[in-house]
Amino acid sequence: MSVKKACRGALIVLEGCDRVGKTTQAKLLVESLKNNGKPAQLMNFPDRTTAIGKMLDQYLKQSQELDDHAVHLLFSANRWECVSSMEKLLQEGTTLVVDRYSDSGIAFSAAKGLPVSWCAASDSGLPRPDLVLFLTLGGTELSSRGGYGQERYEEDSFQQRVMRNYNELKRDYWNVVNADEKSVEQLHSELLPLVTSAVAAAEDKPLLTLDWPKADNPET
Ligand code: FDM
Ligand code: MG
Repeated sequence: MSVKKACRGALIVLEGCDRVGKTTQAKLLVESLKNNGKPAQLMNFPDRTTAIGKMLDQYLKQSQELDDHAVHLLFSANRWECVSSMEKLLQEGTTLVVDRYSDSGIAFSAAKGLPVSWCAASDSGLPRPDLVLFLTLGGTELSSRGGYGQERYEEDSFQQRVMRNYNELKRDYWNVVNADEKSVEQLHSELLPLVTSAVAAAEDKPLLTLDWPKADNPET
């Protein structure tokens, strides 16, 4: 008698600028997956609970200054320190819905002037997302969505550079979803089918790793 191998979970990532609604949507997706009988867990980066995450938290709250390269490597290390637990959960069949991941790392650090290839190198070999949901908003809507907090990077011209960088990072496993003028429920009902099919497709596919720099990059 053959025993069916447990299916792995999918690695789903939400990306986009601040205030686009990633955190809300990530929570709703986890709830819906669970309600549909699919084990799912929410994660977010930076994970501010670890020792590295506490340094990042102080940096983001502007109570500590750090060199841009050093901070980039801390954000990357904050992902690497979670890899073994992520892989374990995925192999056990739990889908991970992750609020920001490697593309945030690259898009934000590159917006400070660091070369994309340098930024990408430290994330090479991390588990590769099965699906990146890239949420976008028109410029006018972004600036009308409530005031920014006091955190570093929460400033319009910086966010516009981040957006331009994200656009350079798009891969075939990305899905760009326009969040303009959509209610939380409308956006959720658009994202859920994308996630459900990514979860089904991942079941019998191996987990891949991020292959930065891109294979089609002429510099490689
Ligand atoms: N951020 C996030 C980075 O600059 N690099 C990274 O690798 C990650 C994961 O941290 F401004 C930035 C993006 C954002 C800030 O994120 C905190 P949240 O999602 O607002 O907590
Ligand atoms: Mg934020």
